Amino acid sequence: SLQVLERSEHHAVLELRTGGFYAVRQADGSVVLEIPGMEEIPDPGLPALPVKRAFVDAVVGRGVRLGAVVPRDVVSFPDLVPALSGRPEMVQSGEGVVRARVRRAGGARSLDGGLFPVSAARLAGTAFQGELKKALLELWPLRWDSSAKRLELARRLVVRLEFAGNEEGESSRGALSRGRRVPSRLRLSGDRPLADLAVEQRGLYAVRFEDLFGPLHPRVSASELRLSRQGDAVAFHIEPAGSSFGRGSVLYFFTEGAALNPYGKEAVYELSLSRSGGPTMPLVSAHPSGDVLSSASSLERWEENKSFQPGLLEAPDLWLWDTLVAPVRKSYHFVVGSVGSASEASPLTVFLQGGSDQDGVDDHHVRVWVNGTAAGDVVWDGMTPKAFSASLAPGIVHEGDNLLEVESLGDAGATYSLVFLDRFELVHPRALSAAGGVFEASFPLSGSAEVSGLGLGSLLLDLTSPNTPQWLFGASTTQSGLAFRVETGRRYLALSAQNVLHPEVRSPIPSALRSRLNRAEYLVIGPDAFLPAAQPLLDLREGQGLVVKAASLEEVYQEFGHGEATPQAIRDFIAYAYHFWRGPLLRYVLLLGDASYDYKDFLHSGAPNPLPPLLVKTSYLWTASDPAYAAVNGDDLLPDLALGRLPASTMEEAHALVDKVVAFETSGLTLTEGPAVLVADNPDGGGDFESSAQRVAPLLAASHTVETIFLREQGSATRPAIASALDRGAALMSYLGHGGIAVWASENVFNNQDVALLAPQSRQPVLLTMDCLNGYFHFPFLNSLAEELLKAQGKGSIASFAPSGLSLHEPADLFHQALIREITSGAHPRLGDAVLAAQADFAQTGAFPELLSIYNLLGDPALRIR
Ligand SMILES: [Ca+2]
Ligand SMILES: [Ca+2]
Ligand SMILES: [Ca+2]
Ligand SMILES: [Ca+2]
Repeated sequence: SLQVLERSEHHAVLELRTGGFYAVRQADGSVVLEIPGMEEIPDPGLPALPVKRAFVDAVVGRGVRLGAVVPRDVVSFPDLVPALSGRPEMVQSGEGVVRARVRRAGGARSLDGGLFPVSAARLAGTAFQGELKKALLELWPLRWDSSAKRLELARRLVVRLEFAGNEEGESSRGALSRGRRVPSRLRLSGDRPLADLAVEQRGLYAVRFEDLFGPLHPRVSASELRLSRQGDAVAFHIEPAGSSFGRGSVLYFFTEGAALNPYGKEAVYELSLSRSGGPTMPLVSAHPSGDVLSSASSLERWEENKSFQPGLLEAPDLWLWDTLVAPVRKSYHFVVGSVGSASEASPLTVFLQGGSDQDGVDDHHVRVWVNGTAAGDVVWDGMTPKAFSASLAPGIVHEGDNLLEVESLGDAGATYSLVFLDRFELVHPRALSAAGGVFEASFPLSGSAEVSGLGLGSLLLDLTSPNTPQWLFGASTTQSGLAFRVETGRRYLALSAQNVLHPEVRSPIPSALRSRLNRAEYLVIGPDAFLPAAQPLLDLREGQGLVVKAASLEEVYQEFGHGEATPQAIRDFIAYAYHFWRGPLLRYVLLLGDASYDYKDFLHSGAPNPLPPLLVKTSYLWTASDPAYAAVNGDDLLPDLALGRLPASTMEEAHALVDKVVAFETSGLTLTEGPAVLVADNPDGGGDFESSAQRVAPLLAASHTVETIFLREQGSATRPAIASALDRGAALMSYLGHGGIAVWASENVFNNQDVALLAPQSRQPVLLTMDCLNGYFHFPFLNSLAEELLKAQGKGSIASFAPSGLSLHEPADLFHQALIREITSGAHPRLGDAVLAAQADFAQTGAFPELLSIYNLLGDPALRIR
């Protein structure tokens, strides 16, 4: 047990007492060590030792430092060698159910000698939860002495924390540990926006003065203009006079296009009036001189994004082109134009990604072919990215259609190899002619380039530095095109005037979202089109005495997303309202809109993404985290306000979801009456779900009749028993067990197709699903089970609390107990208050904090529960 022995504004002394531990011997003689209430932090190849995590109240405005760490009453165990730690892994079992496990590593990493870890305590950082500042401490009562080959247990571990030094950016609120920290990402700009310039294609863009201003608008000095994307300055150039922008002027900028934006099909540039101004393109002379060059080369890229692989934690891109299960050979056609003749080789790079890993062996062996000629081989290990590079001999790549083949041989050592193709790129010799009016190339030598196919008024840029292109002048017009000076290794873009692109010019909509005179305790955020559907709910909440406000996402994106529809904009807006709006404090945030991980609609699924997900990296996969939207105080992931989502994918769904909540409350329903139903999967290595259900039953029994539905007892009667419990109308329902996106238990005892068959209910319960993935609400192909129950009209659930990621039973059990305790305590009038309190209670247990990020409230956080 962990106790605070001493505490002042300058320090705290804590003591962890550990009576003993469990050691389970493995086949290789090592032991897996377990201490109740402690967890392993996976780190493959290092000794696996239980860790006690603790959130300790810290002091606002002061730094936190770890002082003395003193192990006492130390006992040695010479014959126990700890098993090696491994990697968290997601395993798919039947019916789409996933399970979490740690796969033990085969090979040990070398240790320095002496005790591991060197210090029995570590300070893992500080965080705000609500307005409480906390330090996260990790304590190792058991350590491994690799020199003496023995395990040491400190029965008492005494740790001192010092609160000293100034911590910038934190402001105190009354008590030592209470305060605020504005997230560092909330930068404010004093620039005055003139226009948003939206682009899709890669290329050189032009905006005329007349596109932005009326005929009477005075000239603007170039030194007052700033062009930026997502807040970062982008160099521009004005013609004909570089220094001022007036009637007849054109402003040019270069962009990689929508590829820059992972969240949408366009990139948006902001042009603003700024006192400090922004960078302009350097002007460089390209007057032709030197030997006339005959060869050039072009870089071309091919990429298709056909499958989303959120489980690839080390992948630079989760969107991949193709899947190769060895042995297999697959082909990809690609077209190359304007191929020149040259004696140089063509560098080819194929970006691959490992998707499987077997221990102790290399997993992947891939051979690449171009037009039937082998380009080479690559062997690598594990679920890591690999760039295969080769030089193709002259003549292999030709004008027109070419063929890339990727062969995964499956002979690297692993019995199973899964490889993904991400993309490939090729540098090929390029003829000095502008096909279709555009020429982009670099040159093996410096000298004079004469490029044909470029008309009068053609433009020339040096793109070597992507954020600051150079504007080249002094090129001379030849009979067939343009002649200009080039330097070896630099990249040039020459294009005819008619190939210059034009952005969509948008005037900023007037917005008051940044006004500090705004107030809201209850804030609804959704697409403009959905907000009218929220009105009955806003009226209801206002009638209950809350200060309410609705904000449209379109406005949020403009004010906080630099014009782009990014999840970060939504998070920043909520943080801004929390920190800077006038009181009372923002407490409840309702997101109105469903989500999809397919932000750019790569899959053409037709699934809308009205309120995009904020993806976080967990131990097992990248997944949506609504609590991350609520993490507004501090630079941490701990949620600070009560946030929920009504995942409407259409207007009809928005109305139905809102009406369900309004109907529930206006008919006087709360959670104080009606039975509580506990559904448990059969006990297995994943957890003893029945015992967990039995542990919370007494908490519920004071206020509810408690019904249990155990799969082990009911077998095939489980499904009708669940349906009947819902049909009869429950106040609370929990499911404890294994799960998938749309299903409970590998035996499939309930799934989202069962929802339609439910009878209309007199009341709908709050549903707690303590399993895996039931709240994977950003899946574009179907509703997760928690959503399906919430979306059902007149039945299902009134709110669902469910994970979008992988849950582990022991910490989930603690979270569940905290939720039941807080919901039934009578202390919280609204569901979100109970969830916030349960999140704080759960954090205090020190168990797997990741669960705070993945358990999402699908429902109105201001739902009256008593
Ligand atoms: Ca990709
Ligand atoms: Ca391997
Ligand atoms: Ca926080
Ligand atoms: Ca959904």
